[in-house]
Amino acid sequence: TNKVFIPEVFFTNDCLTGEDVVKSTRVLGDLDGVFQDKEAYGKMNKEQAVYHVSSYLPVLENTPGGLFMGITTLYPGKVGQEYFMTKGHFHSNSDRAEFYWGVEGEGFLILMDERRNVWAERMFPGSLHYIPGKVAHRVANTGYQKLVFSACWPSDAGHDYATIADAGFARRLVDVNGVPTLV
Ligand code: M6P
Ligand code: ZN
Repeated sequence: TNKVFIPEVFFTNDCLTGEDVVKSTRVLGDLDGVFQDKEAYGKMNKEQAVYHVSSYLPVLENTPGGLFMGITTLYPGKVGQEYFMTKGHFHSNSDRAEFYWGVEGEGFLILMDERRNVWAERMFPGSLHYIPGKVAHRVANTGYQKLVFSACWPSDAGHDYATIADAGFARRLVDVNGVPTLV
């Protein structure tokens, strides 16, 4: 049996070989324009890793009916008062849904619908989050250790980063006197 180790998960099914695992890293320099405090961002080391994603892609991107799975490791940190977070995205096929679940560490899943209503769900080991279609999603690490979460999404969902790059999320998760607060 193949045993493939991608961060915290052992795949023991013969169908799951390591060849389909794609690993990527986002450093601070990849997140230009994402954080509010430009001055704080400007002073930070752009080579610093913010998160790693290991994606298991058993079928080709855009295949209808398949599923993808990913494990994201998001480091603790802040840019000014804003917590380290993922870029966040809508799906290109906008009605596609997704599951996120917490594996390690503490944080929040930040969600925004098409009317730009924003809300957040606390993430912790074992937390489960259903992200409906047409809802943008990003994760912030509010703790002092790494935050690890898994995701499962349809293979024809795709990533729409442009909408977030243009208009951002309507609210941000910041540290207000030590308390994570949506502002
Ligand atoms: C999860 C999934 C992936 C996504 C990753 C990082 O693992 O939703 O599809 O790529 O998080 O999030 P983002 O792409 O927004 O940086
Ligand atoms: Zn998604």
